[in-house]
Amino acid sequence: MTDTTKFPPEKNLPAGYVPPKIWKWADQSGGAFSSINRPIAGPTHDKELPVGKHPLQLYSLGTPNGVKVTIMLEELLAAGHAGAEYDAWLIKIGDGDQFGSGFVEVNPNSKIPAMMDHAPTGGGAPVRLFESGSILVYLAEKFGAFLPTELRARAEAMNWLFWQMGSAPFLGGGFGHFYAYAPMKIEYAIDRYAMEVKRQMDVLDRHLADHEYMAGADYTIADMAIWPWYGRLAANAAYDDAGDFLSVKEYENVQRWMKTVGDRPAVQRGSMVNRTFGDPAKQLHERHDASDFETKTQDKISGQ
Ligand SMILES: N[C@@H](CCC(=O)N[C@@H](CS)C(=O)NCC(=O)O)C(=O)O
Repeated sequence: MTDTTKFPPEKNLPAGYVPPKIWKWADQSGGAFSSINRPIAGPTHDKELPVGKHPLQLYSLGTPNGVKVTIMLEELLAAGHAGAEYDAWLIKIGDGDQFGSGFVEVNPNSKIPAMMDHAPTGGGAPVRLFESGSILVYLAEKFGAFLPTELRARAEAMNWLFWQMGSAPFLGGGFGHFYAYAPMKIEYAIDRYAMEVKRQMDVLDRHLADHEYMAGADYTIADMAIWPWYGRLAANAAYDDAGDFLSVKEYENVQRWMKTVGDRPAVQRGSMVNRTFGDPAKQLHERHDASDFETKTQDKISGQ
């Protein structure tokens, strides 16, 4: 029970609010994405997922978590791993596609990215994959790429991969939500998460001062996981002008790394897949073939 002496209701937001004894689901109102938020799991409707011609079937959207996987797939293809050819299907989370029965069978957590491997190593039944970090490790192990095998280097790549998985929710769900998406600006919440995100940027900056990439001399899945979140922020391409708000140019080593990784052709291609916002020439809603980058971007499709 809330101690109203310690927390006088008139100081709460909205003024007078006192948390009830038992929370109930009502219209929490407002904020971007409020219409898709629910306190329960499971499907809301029957819908099978499409399956294309390649062994790897990706069901995703071009958000930072989705882009981690499309960068990895494009990197694998660029490195000559032909078995990494994939179909990328669009899951429109704003329309609730993540609650379709087929999607929930692949990811019971109803979040993109999710993937099926129809040709797993050693054969047998298809393998379902969810959680972007798990997908990156699975692909790295399947193709023996972008994850060092030497004990110390591998441990370091895993350290930073898991650092990202644990830290980004403070950037997205915390800072991004309260800075850009919440229906009101709450100073306390913005200050709390701005502080944490700046601390995280400083963690990266200090590490990158004497490491070329996150796990050392080699570019790994740790970079692929961190770049779509912290690289975008460093480039002032996240949450409107959040980069300016957080003075991201101060983090010079992150700036250097952000540009090096961002210049990779596979990173540029991966960033286009399942992307539904921004420059139409950089949006490839679905990807089924390498040639789609030349012929099926939104500027070309809309012009047809
Ligand atoms: N930890 C998960 C997070 C995935 C996630 O939060 N996905 C968001 C988009 S970036 C989503 O699908 N949201 C839909 C929803 O919450 O209903 C991962 O890394 O895969």
